[in-house]
Amino acid sequence: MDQFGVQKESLKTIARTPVIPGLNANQKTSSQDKALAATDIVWLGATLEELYGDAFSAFGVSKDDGGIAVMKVPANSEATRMGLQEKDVIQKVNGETVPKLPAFLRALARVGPGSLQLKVVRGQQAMELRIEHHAYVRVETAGEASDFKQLPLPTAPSGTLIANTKTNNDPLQSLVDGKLASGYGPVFGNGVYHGAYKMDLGEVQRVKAISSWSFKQGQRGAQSLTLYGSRSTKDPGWNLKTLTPIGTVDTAAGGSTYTAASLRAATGQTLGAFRWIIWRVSLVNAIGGGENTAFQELDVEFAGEN
Ligand SMILES: [Ca+2]
Repeated sequence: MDQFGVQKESLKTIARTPVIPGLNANQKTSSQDKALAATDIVWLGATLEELYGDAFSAFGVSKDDGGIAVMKVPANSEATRMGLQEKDVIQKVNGETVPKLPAFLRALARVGPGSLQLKVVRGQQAMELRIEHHAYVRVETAGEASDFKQLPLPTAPSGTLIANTKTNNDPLQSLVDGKLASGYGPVFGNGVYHGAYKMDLGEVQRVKAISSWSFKQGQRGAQSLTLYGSRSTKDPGWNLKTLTPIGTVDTAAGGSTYTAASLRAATGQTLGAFRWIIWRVSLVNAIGGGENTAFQELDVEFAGEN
């Protein structure tokens, strides 16, 4: 299954994002493009961007080849440990060219937890970088909640939830009740492009995986979100610049009733140690001003947990 297969024209629009402010200053963008651009694309804790306009020559790559620029690489991130550096441009994943972010995310999805051989341009020089035992996204779909085999529902809540914006329909706590309903869930309104859920784990925990389940309510089954964490003893607020980027999850709706997506650390490793986990969600289509995902459940797995 091509989990990033984008069928609808409206979704293609979404798939072309993010539009990067600064790198494409000469390009006209719609308000929705700008809104979507506010969500960082994060891989192994590093923030990624597509190249536009003058950035190609600045990074030493041709416009035809394109590539994914690694823009922010926190010192304690998995990306740093794997040998990635700021201003690296990733051009190939296991021999496949990745001129744009959707192609890069699709290539990662195909490889899953397997080894990655990257072609990288660093300081205008091409080089190879091998990445093994890395965090990855697992996606599973099912017709019934009990059909999930790889990503079964949690049996107990990992923490308590709040949201940054009013949610509609179901109560927020239905996201931590271990059940999947056939409905909207605690959904952000149409056109709300900056919705975020935040879970307080109660104490700093070594996090092994972060998962979310959604229902295909109309076209609201797809998931597009970026995960952040914080070790703060107090609620860290909602300013993403003060939080630790963990990773981006992007699925397609597919034909199934339920979709589960999980960002998972490599065996024996963690995604980091956090008290707070933030799901910064993006619009998943352009219907009615842009619809948000019908999330049904959110979960964090801790190291040592079965
Ligand atoms: Ca639920």
